Amino acid sequence: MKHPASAIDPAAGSGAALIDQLGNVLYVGGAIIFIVVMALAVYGVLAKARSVNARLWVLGGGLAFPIVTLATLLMYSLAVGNGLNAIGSSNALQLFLECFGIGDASGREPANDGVLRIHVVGKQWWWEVRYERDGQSAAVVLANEIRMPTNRAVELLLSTTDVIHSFWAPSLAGKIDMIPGRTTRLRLQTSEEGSYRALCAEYCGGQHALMAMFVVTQDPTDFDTWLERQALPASQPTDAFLETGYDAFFRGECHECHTIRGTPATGTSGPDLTHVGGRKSLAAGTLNNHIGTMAGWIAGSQEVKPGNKMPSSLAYTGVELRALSAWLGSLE
Ligand code: HEC
Ligand SMILES: [Cu+2]
Repeated sequence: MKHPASAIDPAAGSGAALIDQLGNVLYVGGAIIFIVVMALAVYGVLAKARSVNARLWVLGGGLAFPIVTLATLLMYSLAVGNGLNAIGSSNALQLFLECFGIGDASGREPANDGVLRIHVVGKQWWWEVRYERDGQSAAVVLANEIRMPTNRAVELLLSTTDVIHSFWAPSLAGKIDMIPGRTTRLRLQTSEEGSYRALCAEYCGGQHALMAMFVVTQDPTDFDTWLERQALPASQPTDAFLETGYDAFFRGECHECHTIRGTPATGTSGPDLTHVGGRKSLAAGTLNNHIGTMAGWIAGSQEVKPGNKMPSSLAYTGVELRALSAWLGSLE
C-alpha cells in the first residue's frame, strides 16, 4: 500500500509528483557534479603543474560551467514551480521544454474555471473545512477532513483565526503557511484514489503534533454523493438509545461550542459535528473514529490532547456516555 504521507512516494499526477521529479534531478545532478569536482581535485593534487591549462580551467570550470548549470536548473525549477499552479500538468520535463516553446501547452486550462474551492481554517489544534457551492462560501462545513474528486483541480484557500499554522499533505503538494490576516492558496490535484494524511508543519503550540487530518481523493461520482450528503442536516435519533444520546448532548455544554445542523446546537468555537460519524478520525487525526474512541474523547479529551480547548466531560453515566457516542457516531 502507498504511504499516506510521503514526498518521495507521491500520488500520481499531483503537485508532489512534480516536486519529486524536480528533487530527483537535483539530487542526481548534485551528486554527479560533486563526484566530478572531487575527481578533478585529486587530479589537481597529483598532476604536474605544467600539464594544466590554468586559463581554460578558470574560465571554463569556474565561470562558464556554473553559469550554464545554475541558469538551467533555475529555469527548470521555475518551470516546475509555475506548473504547480497550472491544471493538468504532470511532467516536469515537459514544463521545462515549454519554456522554450517546445511542446504543446494548449490543453492547459486557464487558472480559475471550474475549480472546486475549499476553505481551510487553521485553529489551535484542528482544521475547519468549508466547501463553496453555488456561490456560497460555507455551503458545507466540516472539520479535520477534506474530500476531493480525482482528476479535477481543487483550490484550497487557507487562513487561520489564531497563530501561524502550515498545511502540508506530503503525498499531494508542497507546504504552505496559514498566516493571520491573509489567505494563501494551494492547488491540489491527483489521478489516484486514496487517503492521504496532512499535517500542521509550523509549530503552533502545545498540541501542534496532534494537528493532522486526512485528504481523501475519490471517484467524482462518489465525491458528489458525499458532498450532497454533507449538505444535509443531521439525521434525527431513530430509537430510544440514540434519543438518550441526543438528550445527553443537550444536557451538557456541548452545544455551546459545536454546531449540529438540524438541531438547536449552533456553537462555533469547536468543530461542526453534523456528520462527525462519517469522518475517518477524531480530534484532528489523533484517534481513529469509532464508538470507543468517541467515548474516550468526550470523557477524557484533556488526557488525550492536554490543553486543547474542549473540557473533559466527567458528569455522564456509562450508559449516557455510550448513548451519546453512539448518537454522534450515527451522524454520517
Ligand atoms: C468549550 C468548548 C467545547 C465544549 C463545551 C465541547 N467541545 Fe467538543 N470540541 C471542542 C474543540 C475546540 C474541539 C477540537 C479539539 C482539538 O482537536 O484540538 C472539539 C472536538 C470535539 C470532537 C471531535 C470532532 C472531530 O471531528 O475531530 C467531538 C466528537 C466533540 N468535540 C464532541 C463534544 C461533545 C459530545 C461535547 C459535550 C459533552 C463537547 N464536545 C463539548 C470544543 C468544545
Ligand atoms: Cu497548527
